[in-house]
Amino acid sequence: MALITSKSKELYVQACKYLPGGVNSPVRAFRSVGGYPLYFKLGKGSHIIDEDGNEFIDYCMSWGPLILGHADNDVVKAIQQIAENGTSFGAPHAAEIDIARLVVDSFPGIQKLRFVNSGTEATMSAIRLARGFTGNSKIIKFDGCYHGHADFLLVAAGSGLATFGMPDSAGVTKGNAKDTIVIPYNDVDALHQVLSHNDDIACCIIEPVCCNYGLILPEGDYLQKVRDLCTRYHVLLIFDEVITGFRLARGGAQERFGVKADITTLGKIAGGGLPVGVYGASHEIMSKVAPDGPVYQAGTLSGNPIAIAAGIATLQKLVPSAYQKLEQLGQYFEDAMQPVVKRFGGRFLFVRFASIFALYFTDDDNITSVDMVKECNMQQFAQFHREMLERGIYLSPSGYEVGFLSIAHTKEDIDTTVIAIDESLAVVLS
Ligand code: KE4
Repeated sequence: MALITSKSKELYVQACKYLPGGVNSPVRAFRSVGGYPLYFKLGKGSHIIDEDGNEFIDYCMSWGPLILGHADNDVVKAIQQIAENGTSFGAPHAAEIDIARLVVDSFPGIQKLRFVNSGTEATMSAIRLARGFTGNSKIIKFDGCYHGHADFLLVAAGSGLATFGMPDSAGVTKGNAKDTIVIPYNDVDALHQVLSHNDDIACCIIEPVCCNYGLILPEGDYLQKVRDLCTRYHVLLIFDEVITGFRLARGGAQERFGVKADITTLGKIAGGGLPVGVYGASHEIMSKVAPDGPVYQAGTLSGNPIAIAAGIATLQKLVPSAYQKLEQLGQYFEDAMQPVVKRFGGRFLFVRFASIFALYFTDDDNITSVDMVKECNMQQFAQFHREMLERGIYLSPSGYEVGFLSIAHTKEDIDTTVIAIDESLAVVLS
């Protein structure tokens, strides 16, 4: 039975008069899955309800921040209480110290940090800091890793391995791209070759677990090798933990894999669903940040009281039992998916790491590179996404994006979801 989405459609028509693609961020526009975006009016726990009253189990979870689920009571209360005393002062307030302490206590590589308003601001500032600290200009990023929309990060791999990147968006100039080198993820030799042939590199920035081009895990001790090479060639290692931070563990991928970055960027969960980005590092590196040092970075609403209150309320609930619950749920999902993968194996792949998962239409039995993701059938994913909507499951509207569990998801949610996946695959792969 087709979903009734007439109110969303009408809202979309209105939105398109004022907003490019009717949205405030491109991936929300449903362009890669077809149709038009659904407009949501209510979220609670693991469920969301759209303007036509359709209810869904949500796995997009606002692209990762909502590890406690939608409208967590403590987060909402914290926002309400702080808002009654004022929304912004443009001046310091005590809670900034409280949340800074929570972050420092979670990431041993962070001794000092700065709050900004998005993951993009965090990575942009981290790279400026790396350049200011080292005096070097070039940066290395990894194909398939996404770090927000700063010009010098919207760069595709150049023709040769060690050649400069090419602009990956209109409006990004060759001048902006020329200092960015893009190399393959999970390829230690490629990194070694670039580092040994360039002496003007400020940093490597990497998603320790690649979550923006499907879900690609570091192979073996890849992260340690990246760490060792950066140390050997005096290049700062930036772990972009905007997704993995506070998700894979309290201390993110650095805790999970035992590899310490020189600079860490955070976002999403750190703001509990409100706009927050963070970059942090050692005292020595952060001493370069204005007003202490020459690297300028600023923001009207940075460390905003409401966003900080939501972040504190979230981080205070991310205790060991919360991670145990997330892991149990993730394992339950993975176990429940085994019969489905067997039934459709060779044409469908389910990958899960901690509370993050990805669904691929592929004949591969393991995804280790961006090129393998590029081979996946995204038309089948689009049809699958629509079938899942019909069955009350909301997945991220792109085959390149991942899904997120929260501590609000239940085994009943998972059971319902696995049945929906099985039925949807029977349609798509029939
Ligand atoms: P924001 O500027 O969107 O807050 O963060 C940029 C960013 C930085 N680093 C990583 C690892 C990220 O995943 C992101 C943003 N993630 C995407 C979804 N995969 C945000 C969704 C969107 O662009 O609307």
